[in-house]
Amino acid sequence: MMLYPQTNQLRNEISLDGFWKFAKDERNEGDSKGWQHSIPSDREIAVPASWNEQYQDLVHFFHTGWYEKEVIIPHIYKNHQIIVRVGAANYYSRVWFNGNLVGEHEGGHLPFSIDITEFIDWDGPNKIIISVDVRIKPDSLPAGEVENEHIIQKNGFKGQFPRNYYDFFPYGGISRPVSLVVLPKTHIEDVTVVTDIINNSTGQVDFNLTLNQPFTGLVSVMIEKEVEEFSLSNQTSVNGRLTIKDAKFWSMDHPHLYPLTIGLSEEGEKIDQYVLKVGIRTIAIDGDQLLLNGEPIFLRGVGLHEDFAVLGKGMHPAIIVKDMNLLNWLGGNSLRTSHYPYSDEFLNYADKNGILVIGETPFVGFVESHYNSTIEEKAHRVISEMILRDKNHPSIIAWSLANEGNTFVPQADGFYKSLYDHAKSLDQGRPITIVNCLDVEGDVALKHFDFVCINRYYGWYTQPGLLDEACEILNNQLDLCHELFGKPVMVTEFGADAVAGMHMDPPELFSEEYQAEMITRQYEIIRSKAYTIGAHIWVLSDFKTSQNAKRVILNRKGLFTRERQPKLAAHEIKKVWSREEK
Ligand code: GCB
Repeated sequence: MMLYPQTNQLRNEISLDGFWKFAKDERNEGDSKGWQHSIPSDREIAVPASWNEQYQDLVHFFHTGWYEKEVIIPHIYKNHQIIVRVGAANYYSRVWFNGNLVGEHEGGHLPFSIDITEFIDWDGPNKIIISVDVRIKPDSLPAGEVENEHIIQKNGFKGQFPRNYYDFFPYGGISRPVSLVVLPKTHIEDVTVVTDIINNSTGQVDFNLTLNQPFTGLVSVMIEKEVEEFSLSNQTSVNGRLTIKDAKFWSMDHPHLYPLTIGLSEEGEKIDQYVLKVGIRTIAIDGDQLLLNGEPIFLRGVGLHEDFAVLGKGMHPAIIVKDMNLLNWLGGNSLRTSHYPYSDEFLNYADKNGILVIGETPFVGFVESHYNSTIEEKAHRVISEMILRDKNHPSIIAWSLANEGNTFVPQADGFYKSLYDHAKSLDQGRPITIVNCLDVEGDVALKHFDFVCINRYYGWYTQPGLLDEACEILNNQLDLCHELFGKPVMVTEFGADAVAGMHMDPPELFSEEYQAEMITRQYEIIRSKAYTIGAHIWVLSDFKTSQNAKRVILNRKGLFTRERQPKLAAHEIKKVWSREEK
């Protein structure tokens, strides 16, 4: 996984965002018709953004979309390595550069990068073509079934269109930025930092650097006045430690980021530089508590989605700012990237603004048929991609490896243990969880994880309209969780749909009053337990789902509408949260 691109004296990033030519390939005949050289297109589409809401005929287009753009690369980069980087494209992508198939990637929510240096035509425009296939299948992560009706009847959300196994719209296309990354021929390929707090005023940063090829020369690593230098002879990696006196630790109130500056020089000449923003903090589970920098914290916040009208799942900085601003306005301190890894830009913003994030894989709705070695291997690959991309974000304080899989069949035991072990082998510094639904009795997977997360809809899908009963069941379920596992418990989802503008007294389902009452009452119950470490409301804003008799176009469990305007519940929970410390 390459480092997040940056521009400095020795590196550059050329954005390819904007308008691309676009063609629909409904019968998957693009390859045989030579579209890898030139796509037949008379229209343009915006990148980054899902394709679905840009043209009416694309709303329910779930096949392959082809993108094309021409790019001229300045001669000054002739001595460099040039990489095409796609922030994310849903779901399976292939990339051609001047007619050559240069790479492919499966998975809709993580970046991929492809070296195209040897295919560049320095004298002419170069053609980059990307095909993105969004035919979701039972072995896609997350899974669906667009072609085989009976499978969805057995496993998925019954009777929903499109037929995915989860509750958000399977938007297609290039949803995050695309760029050409210009790197020195020898460059810093990866950096891993692990931070620690030695005492009240001393922080420690352990680092590991890897270079793209054997290097002979000087590597310097610096934070403020602390510098370490290494003289390398034909080597590709370096480990070291910096100790920072009078350190400012990263926290919710003071999310201090230190620039860790890494330089490579050869015979006195600087050949590469990368600056990684590092937050010095610790995160740990201790008994029934979650400790940030040694202090107990309670995760108060929301689940959400990358979702907005017209953009679909397209990354737009304004939506990131707005969503984080709303979380802050509510008095929340944390969120979960439900139900897939979010954009790099989102996490960079969280780092800078002291927001605590549970980073989630795209494994939502695993069913029994997923528990086999092929999916396990694929899931390991995705976990590796996610952790390698996100390992250095101080905002990420835990990993969630799955949401609401079927954890009640014997095969789930070994399957989830193997996911846990794999993630732990890549990151020993963060607690790891999965999210249970329905019940904890009979769950065979949760026991492998560091803390227990549950999604509960008492008072909505069960006990509808019966809030007293729902609250009692929630109360008992929480105690049961703790009794069964002896680990800290978090409620990662609870909530109710409310159609903005619907009012009922006394409160009834779908009214703003019912949602507000349910959320505030259930929050107080969760908060009252000594062993709970968090409560996340489902969900920050209304979002688009598949068509389903239970959904009024959108999932309406938002505290805010899809336009990000508050419902009654937002005002009520803000009052509750404002009484708590950050
Ligand atoms: C859940 C899922 C979430 C759904 C939510 C709902 O448990 O994790 O993806 O959107 O319930 O509203 O039903």
